[in-house]
Order: sequence, then structure tokens, then C-alpha cells
Amino acid sequence: TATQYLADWRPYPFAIAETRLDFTLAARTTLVRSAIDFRRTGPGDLVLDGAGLKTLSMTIDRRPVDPALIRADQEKLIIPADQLPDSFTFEAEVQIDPEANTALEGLYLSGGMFCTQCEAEGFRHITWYPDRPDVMAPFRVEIHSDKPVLLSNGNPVNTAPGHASWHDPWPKPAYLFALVAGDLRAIPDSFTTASGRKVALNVWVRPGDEPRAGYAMESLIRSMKWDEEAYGREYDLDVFNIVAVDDFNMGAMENKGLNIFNSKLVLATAETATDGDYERIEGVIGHEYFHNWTGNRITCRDWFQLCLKEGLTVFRDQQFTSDMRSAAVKRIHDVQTLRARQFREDAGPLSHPPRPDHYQEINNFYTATVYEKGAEVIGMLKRLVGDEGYRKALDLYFDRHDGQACTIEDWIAVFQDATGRDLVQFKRWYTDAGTPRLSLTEEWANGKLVLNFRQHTAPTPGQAEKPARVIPIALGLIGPNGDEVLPTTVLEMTEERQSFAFEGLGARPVVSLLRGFSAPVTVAREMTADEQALLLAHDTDPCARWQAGHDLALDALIDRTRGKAGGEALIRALGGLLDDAEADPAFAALCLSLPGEEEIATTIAASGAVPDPDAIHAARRGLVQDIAEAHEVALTRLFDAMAPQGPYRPDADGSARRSLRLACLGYLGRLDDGSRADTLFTDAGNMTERQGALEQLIALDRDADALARFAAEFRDNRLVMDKWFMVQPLRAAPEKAVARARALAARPDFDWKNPNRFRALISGLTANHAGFHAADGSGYDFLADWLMKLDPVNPQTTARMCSAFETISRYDTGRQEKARAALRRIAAMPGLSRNTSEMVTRILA
Ligand code: BAL
Ligand code: ZN
Repeated sequence: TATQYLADWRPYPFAIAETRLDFTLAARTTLVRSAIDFRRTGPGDLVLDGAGLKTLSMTIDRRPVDPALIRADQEKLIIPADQLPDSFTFEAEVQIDPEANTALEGLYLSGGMFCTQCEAEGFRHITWYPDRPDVMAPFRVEIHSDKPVLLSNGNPVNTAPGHASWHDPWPKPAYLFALVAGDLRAIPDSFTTASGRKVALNVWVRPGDEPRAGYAMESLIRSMKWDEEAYGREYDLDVFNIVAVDDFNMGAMENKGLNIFNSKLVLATAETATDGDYERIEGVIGHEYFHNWTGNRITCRDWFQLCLKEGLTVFRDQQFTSDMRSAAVKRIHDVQTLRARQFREDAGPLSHPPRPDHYQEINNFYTATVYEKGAEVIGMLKRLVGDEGYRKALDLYFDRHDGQACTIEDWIAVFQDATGRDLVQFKRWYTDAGTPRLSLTEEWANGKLVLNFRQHTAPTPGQAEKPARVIPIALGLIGPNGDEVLPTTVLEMTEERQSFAFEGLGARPVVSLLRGFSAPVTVAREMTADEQALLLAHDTDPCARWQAGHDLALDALIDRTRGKAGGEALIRALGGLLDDAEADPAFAALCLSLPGEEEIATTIAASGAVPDPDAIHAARRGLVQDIAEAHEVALTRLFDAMAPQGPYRPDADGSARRSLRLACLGYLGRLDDGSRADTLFTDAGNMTERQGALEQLIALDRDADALARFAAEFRDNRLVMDKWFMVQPLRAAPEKAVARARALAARPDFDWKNPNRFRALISGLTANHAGFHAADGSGYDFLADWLMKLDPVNPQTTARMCSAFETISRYDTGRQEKARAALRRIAAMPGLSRNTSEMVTRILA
């Protein structure tokens, strides 16, 4: 398969003055007529992309184009330069089959509704076009269909039964095109921008779902207001539409003026959605809306630059959530996600830089590295240039690049130009893969503390050399009595080894390191349990404070996997924390949630040892039991104290209380054999507590009755039933997980062609660490069987789920051999998609 290289990018030799599209929709035979006004801007042939199109006619200025110019094997139409005038209109008439489109790329049907997904390269499945992000054009779209609601990008021009036309004046690449036609109902509202433009807002859902769409609309309005206040960015069309669809490969898509969402990120009520669901809905509605400026008005020159829009937009949605909720909790959640997903990716065969320089299938690069590490890199930039420098740089970015398709070089240049700072070394964060390991040793004498840092990044695929990076190290010092003797200070490390001294200190302090998680690095330092407990009790930085408790727990768990005693200091420290838990329930809940089994395995592997999934599971379970026994009284008191006060509200305070309540339940279940969980499952008035109780009952193997009642109640709600499919393999005892997944997969309501349902069951299992990594290889075989079944239907979702195998080389040879055998079975499958083939090849390399 052909590899695409960043170094091969060349400018497109034509500009487009306008793109006109005319759709006559039919499930099996949709007719797409296109007219594209090209103007030559440089030398070269006219290259258009098209995949799976039945081409009925093609003309240039009304003269037929020879169909022999179609190179079907390359999915291209290449018209030689000498056959082209300087300005011309290319017209085509093609037929496509939305009903057969199970890959969900291009135009497809979801529950009888026509919808599109064009990022990254879906538009080529709709018609012949320069399907690359640096070719931008205003669009006019006509839709003919008997569906009642017909939507596309931009502003409506006129609508009559059976027909609608839309005009999007803002030049955009084809990946931002969208069309929706269906029987939909709107939740309408409006927003008046700071400069007085009145915007009609709609969240479109299927009839009957209207009562579940209110939170999405509230979130949209908050997002629009926030982007004006925080970034000075206003919305730029007369309408903004959001549509919820049930079959969607991603979370949501930022098409200009017509965002299309996976319904799970739109629909919510207290009875059907958890606090986590609500927070994600708000965050993703914000994310897609914020793309209007960071992604749409300023887009990417090529797909290697994906993190230009995604890293920045994730960073913006993180800021938004911090402002709407608790900044400390948000930061800690983001650190947890980064470690669990991105550090894991970076430590294995799929490691790549935030800006990769080659790929086979771009859909495989919508990764934690491009998104979440891309956001961390911006957080570091902001810390280095300061809030004011950041604002100046962003203003310059919008000013200088509005309407353009840009690169990471353009992005870095605005920071250099706005702040005068040299960012040559900083750029390595974009081009170099791997997570730096930051080691710290300390010297203490006569009131002087010297911190000796070393940074080291292990080689990653294709990148052996790892020169030093700029690492902003935010730290503070905590005296032995718990007082802060040095407030947060940012050290800039630029060398492989660097020392920093602090003088005039009375007594030896404890270093509160990497405050706010100031850089995406792992830390290696020796700390006693007492020092960790001191920080857990007294650190002024919530992130470092939580980290101290987390490290304390991680050390205890790792000791226990090695058959040693461990956890006394943690249990003692938790006692103090539980006494004060009511003052900050969210923080207490975070500290009570012990490191997961996957993270324990990652930490063991990073130390050069081989993790044993069963020993890890047993160690964690044992520590939970010991904490429960030691703190039964306090946990019971808090469980009762955190009972709901008044009606459910999905806000930070309410979710903090519920998270603490469920954290306590997780321990108490080990003492009461699930009786509290049973009662809570029956009595809870919201899905957060309901699902929490159900998960506990599954873990205790007391779930039969609750699962049956849950299924009877929510049989007709696909999103809630996805939870039912997910929690069973996730929370089952490891030895039962694969069997449960198998039984669930055999059910008629395991609608595996629906990406949400497939992911629910399969990722439920793969997230059960000891269950998926069963020593007999049954987890690997189950996954491989299902990936092979899904690949011909939906390669994009299949390929992404291959990453469950990315950690195999850290386990014992028995497991490794079984996982590799499963991967080789996938690799050998005739007709394997480019998507999955690339993933399997990289993992097996
Ligand atoms: N652009 C793909 C979905 C998202 O990141 O918003
Ligand atoms: Zn995005």
C-alpha cells in the first residue's frame, strides 16, 4: 500500500471560485450533479479524487471528458494540463448507493436518515473533487428529497417541500461538507452575537427524542458565549444546526454550520445519562463549535497538520470545561486520560509525533497523540509565553491566517512573532515521538537544595535519536510542617541534564513537582511514603497533591503484586483525607479511586519488569479490601452524607457528591456483599448512581436480577442499552469476562454494525485488563474474530480498535505469542482493508 509523505506535499495548481452540488436523494441510487469553477494558479494536471462512484458523465466547459482518464486503482481522475484552459468549469454526474455504505464515510443512511461524514477523505465517495484540505471554496447545494428536513452547510436560501437550497459563503475544504435529510424535530433557540448578529440555533433529533436534547442546546449557547469572551471569536452565519445520528464512527463532526453528532453526545436526561455523559456532551458540543474558528475558518494545509486544529481545539474545549466546572477536577481528569491513552500509545509500536510525517491511512491518526498530546503541547506553549503572550499570539493567528489552510510552522511563527521568543527547540514537541522521562535527584546541604534533572526519551519507531526538548517544570516547595516555602515557579529545562538551586531554606523541603502537570512527561524520583503523604496532606497545587496520593497508591499496589506488604502509609493518609472529604468531595473521590490495573501494568513495564495481569488484579482487590476494613466507619458516614439533596443537576457540585458516594460504595460493597448497591440500584433517581450500583453488583457477581430489570426498563433506548452491553464485560471477574462477552455477542440485539454497540461490548472487554489478557489467549481470539467480521463492513472502526493490541509486547512470552497469532490471523485475511492492515502491520513490526 502506498505511504503518503509530508515531504511530498505540493500546492494544488488550481483555485476554486465556487462549488455547486445538486443531490437527488434515493437510498440505492442517489444522483449527484456537480459544477466546479476552477482557475489555474500553478503548473500541473487537474487531479480529482473519487472512490466507488458510478460516473454517468463528466465535462469541461460542456465538452466531454474521456472516461479513460479515470484511474480506478488510484481512485483518481487525472486530466492532463494541456487539455485545460486557464479557467473552466468541471461538471460531473455520478450515482452513489448510500444504503450500501456501511463504512459510514461519505453519504450514508442511519435509521432511514441520510447523513454524511467527510473528514478526512469521505467526500471522494460523494463525487469527483480535489479532496484535500488546502482546496477551499464557497458551496451552493441543492437537495431534492421527500424527507421533511433537508440541511446542508451555511445559510438556507429557500426551502419548499421536496427541495432545499443552501449557500455557504465561507470558503471551506470538502471535508467540512455536510448534508442531512430525514424526519427530524428541532429544539430551537437563538443566540445574539456580541456584534448583534442574531443566529437561529437548532438541535435536530428523531421524533420523540426532543426532551433529551435540552442540555445539548444549553451547552451550545454556553460555548458561543465563552468563545466570544475567552477568544473574541464570534459566529459567522445566520444559522447553526446540530443533528444527532445513531450510526457514527466518531464522536461528532464540525461541518461548517451543520455539526453532525453521534447521538450519545447529544441526548441526555437524568434517568438515561451519567454525570460523565453530561460533561462529555458539554465538552464535545463546545469542541465542535470552537472548530468554527480553529479548523474551519483556519484549516489544515494537509492531514499531517491535523493537530493544528485538533490539538488547539481540544485545548480550547479543556479551558471551556474548566471554566464551566471545576478547573482542578478537569485538569486531573485530563491527566488521567493522557496517561491512560497517550502515554500508552507513545510507549508502544503505534508511537508517532503529534505531527506525523508519513501515514498509509489518515483515519488511523485521529489519535490520543494528535488530540490530547497536541493539546498538552499548547498548554506548555502558553505556560512558556504567559497568558498575555498566548492571547497576542492567538489574535495574530486569527488575523494573519483567516481563510487559509495552515501548517504547524505557521502556528509556531505566530508565537515567535507575537512574543519574540525563539521556538526552534520547542518545535521538537511536534515532530518527535515518545514521552520524555524526567529524572530528579536532590542534594541538600546548609539550607541549599540542588535539583539535578535529566531528560531521556527512548527511541520510537523510525526515530532513534531524541535530542533534548524544552520542558517547562512547574514546582513548589513544601516545608516539613506542611507550609509552602516556595510558591509555584516554572523552570525551563532545555538540556539533557540541568541543575537548579534554591538557597536560604530553613529545613529540607519536599519538592512538589510538575504542578498542574506542566509537561507531558513521566517522572522518576525516589520518594518515601511519608514525603508522598506530606504532599497529599498539604500541597497547594491540586494536581500535584492528587499525584502524590496516586503515587503512594501505585507504589503500594506494585509492592503487593510482588508479594510484599504495602499500603500502610496510604491507608493512614486516606484516613485524614476522609475526615475532610466533605469540604472537597470531588478531590476525595479522585484520591479514593485507586490506579487502574492497566496503569499498574504500564508502570511495571516502564520499570523493565513483566506485568502479571492476574497478580495485578489480586493486588488491587486486596488493597480495596484493606482500605474498606480500615475505614468502614468513615466510608459509611460519607456514603450516607453524599445522598442526593434535591433534584438531579448535572453540575460540578452534584457530580462531585455522586462521585464520592460511588467511590465509597466501591469499598463498602466488599464488606456488605452488595446490599447497599442493591438498594441504590432500585432507589436511585439518576443514571449516574444507577450505573454505578450496577457495576458494583457485576463486580460482586450479584447482578442477575439488576441486569434483567435494567434491560426490561431500557429495552427501547439504544444508548442506555449500550451501557448495559459495556459494563458486563468491563466489570466481570477476569475469569468470566470473555465468556460473558461471547454470550452478549450472540444476542440478537448485539447490533454489531452500529459502531456504538460494537465499541460498547468490545471495548468493555478490552478495558477489563486481566479479563482481556487472559492467559489462555481467549480475549485476543475473541477480539480478532470480531475485528475480522467488522473489517469488510466498517474498516475505520475496526482499525481503531486494533489498538487494544498495542501493549502486547510488555507481557510474558505466552501471552505475546497468543496475541501475535491472533494478529497474524487478521493480517492474513483476504481483502483486509488498508486501515486495518496498516494497524496490524505496525503492531506486529
Ligand atoms: N474533526 C473530527 C472530529 C473532531 O475532532 O471534532
Ligand atoms: Zn476536533
